[in-house]
Amino acid sequence: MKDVTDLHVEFDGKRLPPGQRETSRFPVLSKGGTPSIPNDWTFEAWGAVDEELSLSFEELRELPTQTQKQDFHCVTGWSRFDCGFHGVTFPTLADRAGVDDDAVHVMFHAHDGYTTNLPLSECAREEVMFAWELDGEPLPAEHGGPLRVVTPHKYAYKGAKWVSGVEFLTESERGYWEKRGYSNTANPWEEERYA
Ligand SMILES: Nc1nc2c(c(=O)[nH]1)N[C@H]1C(S)=C(S)[C@@H](COP(=O)(O)O)O[C@H]1N2
Ligand SMILES: [Mo]
Repeated sequence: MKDVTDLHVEFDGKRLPPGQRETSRFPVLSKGGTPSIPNDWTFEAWGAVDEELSLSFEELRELPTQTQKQDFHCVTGWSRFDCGFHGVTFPTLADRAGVDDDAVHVMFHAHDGYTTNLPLSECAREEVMFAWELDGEPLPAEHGGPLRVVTPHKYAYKGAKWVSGVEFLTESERGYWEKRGYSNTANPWEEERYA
């Protein structure tokens, strides 16, 4: 298991970001309910890529995987330390699709209609993962199972639960909460909560 709980050092911050409190629970935060996802769902990658991908869950799980110990910071003020996430890293997935030179931004799409965006440079890092296990168990549906994104360098709204695909963009666009007043940048160590 790769331990990336020292990520805060890169951001010149303490392990617990300012204004956060640690919880051992794992609260659930969703804009609506937990969506039901068809059994034959596929994960899609499209936009500014060489090869649009459409992968079954089985095919996705055949890509090289990683298990990481990560901290999780919710913009509403709680942090959960030492989450064990298992899945495919963003760079592995992006390599597989072959990202075009003019791609600069990414939009994650989810089965509940949720979207969230990040600059490509800020998701082209191993800590950004498409995860299907939490602490050795299948990711619970309310936490985004079967598949979610995790972004330990950002507040957790940058990590789409029930992720259905990733769109590579040649310009920046805003996702669901980013259009509704949450910070576009979402750095927990700078308390970039609301815009
Ligand atoms: N698809 C989807 N992903 C989502 C959300 C959502 O409503 N839908 N909520 C976001 C928010 S605001 C947070 S804080 C985290 C919460 O993750 P958790 O419910 O596993 O704690 O998921 C993020 N990802
Ligand atoms: Mo959130």
